Amino acid sequence: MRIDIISVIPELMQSPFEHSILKRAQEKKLVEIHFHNLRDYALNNYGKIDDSPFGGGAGMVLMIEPIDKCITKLKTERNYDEIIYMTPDAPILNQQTSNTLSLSQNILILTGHYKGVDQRVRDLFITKEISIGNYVLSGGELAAVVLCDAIVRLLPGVLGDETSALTDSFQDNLLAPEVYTRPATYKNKEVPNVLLSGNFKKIDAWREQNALKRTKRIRPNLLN
Ligand code: 6GU
Repeated sequence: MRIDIISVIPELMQSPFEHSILKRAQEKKLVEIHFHNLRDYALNNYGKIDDSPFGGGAGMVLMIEPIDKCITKLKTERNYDEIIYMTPDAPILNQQTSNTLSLSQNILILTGHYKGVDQRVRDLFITKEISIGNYVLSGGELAAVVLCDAIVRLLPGVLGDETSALTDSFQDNLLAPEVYTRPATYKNKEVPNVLLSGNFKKIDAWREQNALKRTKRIRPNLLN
């Protein structure tokens, strides 16, 4: 898989890709991440990429020309399965969307900043819009990192233990069960006995029950 990310501040996204699972996925050549600075496609030498909104109002709007130049160039180089715009006014990311996107060859992600992008960018180039939740971030960059992490960890070979992504929370619309490790007793707090029993049938049954109980308590809407 190849992921291209267009941003005004690509620096905001670098470090998460330089550690742990996202780093290992790139080293194993399972994913390539390419950042593109929108300012490199600016209209003039001052690097102009935004302007005030027609009709007035606060904030700046990302202009269509630099974004057009950047997206058009990238589209001549390869076909994209999706061209995604990260924005709070969009459907919210879930595991199902991540699963589907993880089957892509090439994904292009545009991250907004300031008051967003000229609507015509969304009308002309964007094939999918994604929010990561009902709150507002300063820009789409952190949301893009969240999306990439959610997708890349699903690529075959990225996680050491192949079953590990399958037992994540949400893969079966349930939260994951509680987990414990040594010591078995800590300041009078005991690990559930069944987990120490060595009876894997019982352990599986307990985990299923525990997942269901936690989902009912914490996220009952997942059960509908
Ligand atoms: Cl994708 N962008 C911004 N700026 N804020 C958000 C978001 C995205 N998702 C939730 N809040």
